[in-house]
Amino acid sequence: MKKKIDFLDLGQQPLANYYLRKNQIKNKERTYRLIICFNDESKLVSIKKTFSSKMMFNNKYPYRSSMSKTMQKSFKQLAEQIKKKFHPKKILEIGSNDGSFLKNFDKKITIGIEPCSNVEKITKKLKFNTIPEYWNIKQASKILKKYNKIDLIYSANTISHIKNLDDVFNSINLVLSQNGILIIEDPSLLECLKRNTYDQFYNEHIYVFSYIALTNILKKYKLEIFRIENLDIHGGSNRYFIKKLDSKRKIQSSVLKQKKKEIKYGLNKKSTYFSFKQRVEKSKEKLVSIFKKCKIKNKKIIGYGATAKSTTILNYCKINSSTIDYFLDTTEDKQNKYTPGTKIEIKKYSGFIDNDVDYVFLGAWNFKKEIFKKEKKFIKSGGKFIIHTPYPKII
Ligand code: JHZ
Repeated sequence: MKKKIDFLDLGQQPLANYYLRKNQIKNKERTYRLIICFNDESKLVSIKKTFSSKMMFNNKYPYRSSMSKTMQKSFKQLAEQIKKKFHPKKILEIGSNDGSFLKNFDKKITIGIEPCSNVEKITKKLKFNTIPEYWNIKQASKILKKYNKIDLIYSANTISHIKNLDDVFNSINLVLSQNGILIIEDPSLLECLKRNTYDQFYNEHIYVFSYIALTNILKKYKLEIFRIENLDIHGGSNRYFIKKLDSKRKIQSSVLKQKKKEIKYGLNKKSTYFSFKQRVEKSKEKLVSIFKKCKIKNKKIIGYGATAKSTTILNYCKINSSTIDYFLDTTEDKQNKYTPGTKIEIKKYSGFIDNDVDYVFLGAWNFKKEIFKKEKKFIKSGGKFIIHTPYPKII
């Protein structure tokens, strides 16, 4: 019997974070077929076609985790928890991006590793110790030699981006001390299915983990989850606290709770994924019809937050610059560029939404609360948002 089952086809897609310069928009873009599969044995959900890390994470990477207050607050809160509960002597962050997590700690106890050197430089400028490299066994050996064992390793939205999980966890095992803690944070498969956020799938998200699948993977490396926190971050993420199998930490009740929730929802059964596929197809139909209705009425639509996620939505639903006039984004590296595949201009956000805008498609829907707070004036003057989760609607 076939172990890996394709269950969702999101069509031809470009690389999600590959924003185009004006002189590139006429060129043919590299695209791939975004197909999502379920492994009936390990229960792992992954994308079928993958790209090398070098192609995706290099010195032109545009994403900055510091661009949202929500993320900064979440990192700060976790840092407080770590200081209070675990008192680590050394912290290693895998995928430290622009330092938004590390900057909550004393520089003397932190090490960051980040392959996107343009982003890594930002952390280095803050005088934090960072290594502009990919996480692998070679780097882990170097770190071990230089710093000895590490008692706390953290990684947010990175492990799900690395194809070779063998290398990831063997490298972690090499440097993690006997009683050390590994904390990883990634989008939750359960929330993705519940909220119909099919845009969690794109080339960088090689895996969207469930507790069930992650537990199956970790067994091989003699690692186990002892605590889980459900976060609202990025549309529903899980923060897994992981220990070595023979360390004495107790398994907390949140672990069994998560397992029960996932089994109840059917994350271990392939039929669940085929129902999701049907909901995704309906979601596309509905979103396209909302846009059509607005356009028939001659309304002006713009996008807010040119996210990697929105690359999937726009290309899957074939929404381009004939529907969305432009996107606003606070990230300098995305401004004055064009969205991958759909070639919609990205403009600098200068503090407000223009008066002539009727509808705003929320690409950064995961920061809805933060954005609605910021855009009170637009909302008060009758401006509306278009959002695709859990069902496409105008709010
Ligand atoms: P945001 C990236 O995904 C890529 P994206 C990556 N693969 C991943 O896993 C997640 O991050 C963690 C802008 N914005 O965080 C900033 C505003 O303009 O949802 C960003 O460009 N105004 C590593 O790209 C984008 O929206 C605002 O007020 O899907 C948000 O991107 C806010 C709050 C954001 O991640």
